[in-house]
Amino acid sequence: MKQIMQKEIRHSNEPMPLAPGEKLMTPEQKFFFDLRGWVLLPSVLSESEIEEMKTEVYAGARHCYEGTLQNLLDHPALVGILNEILADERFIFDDCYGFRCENSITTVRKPGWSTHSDRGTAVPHVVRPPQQANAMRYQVAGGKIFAGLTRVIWELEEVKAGQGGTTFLSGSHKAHFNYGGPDPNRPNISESPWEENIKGMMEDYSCPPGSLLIFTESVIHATNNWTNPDNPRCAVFNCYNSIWAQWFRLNLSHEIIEKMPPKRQSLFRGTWAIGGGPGGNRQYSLDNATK
Ligand SMILES: O=C(O)CCC(=O)C(=O)O
Ligand SMILES: [Fe+2]
Repeated sequence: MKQIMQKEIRHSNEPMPLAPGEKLMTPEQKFFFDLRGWVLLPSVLSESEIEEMKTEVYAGARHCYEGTLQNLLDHPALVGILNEILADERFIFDDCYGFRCENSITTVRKPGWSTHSDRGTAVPHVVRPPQQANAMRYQVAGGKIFAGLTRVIWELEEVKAGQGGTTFLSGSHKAHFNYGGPDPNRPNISESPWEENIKGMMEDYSCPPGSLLIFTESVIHATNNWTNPDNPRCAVFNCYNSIWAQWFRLNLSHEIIEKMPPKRQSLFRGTWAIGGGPGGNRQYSLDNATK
C-alpha cells in the first residue's frame, strides 16, 4: 500500500518536473493574475509559428487538437502557469500533466464583425457567480491559487485596445456581492441596473500577434465587436481545469488523441484521482478518456 501511495502522489521535496523551455510562473505574473483575474504574456510565439498557425485557422481549423496548432495545448510558456494555478504539485509527474484540457475552439472575426452573431458571450458573464462556493470558482488558500475553469486565448493577429479584444472587470473573480440583477445566481450581468457602469469599468489589452492571454472564468468578461479595421481577430480559445473537475463535455475522438505524444494525451485522461491501480491516473487510453 505504501508503495502504491508513493507512486500516486509525488513527494513535495522532489523538484518540480519541468520539460525544456518550461518556466515557473513568475511572482509578478502571480501577483497580477490574482489581483485582476487575467494575465497577458505578449509575443510568446515565433514569426514562423504564427504564420503556420494562422494559415491553419484561416484554412478552416475549428479547434487546436491537430496540425501545428496542437503545440498550443501544452506550449512551454503555458505549462508553468497552469501548474501554478490549476494543479496540486504532488500530482504533477514527468509523464503526465497536473491539469486537463477540456475544450478548444478557434475564431476568425473580420473587421466589422459584430456580437449580433454571438450574443451569448457579449453580455459580461462568468462560469458561475463567484459569490458562492462551487467547483469552478477562483480560490486562494495557503498561499496557493486554484483558478477553477481557466480560459487560455492565443491571439494570432494584433489586438488593439478598444477595438474588439476580450474585456474584463478586473478583480470581479473575488467579488462578494452580486451584480444587482434580479437573480443572484445568474452567471451574467443582464438586467443589472448598473450594467452600463460595469461595462464602463471593463478593461482590455493591446498585444502583438502570438500573445497569450490567461483568465479565470470567474472574472466577469465579454466578447466585443471587432472594429479594428487593419486585421481580423484570429484566435484560439482553449479551456483547462483541475484533473478532478470538469465543466465541458469533451467530444474529442480517440483517433485524434491517440496520434498525440503520450504526455500531451494525458491532458485528455479521465477525471478522477485514486483507485485505478498502481501509479494513479496518469495515462490516457481509450478506456480512460475524458467523456
Ligand atoms: O469572445 C471573447 O472575446 C470571449 C469569449 C468568452 O467569453 C470565453 O472565452 O469564455
Ligand atoms: Fe466566457
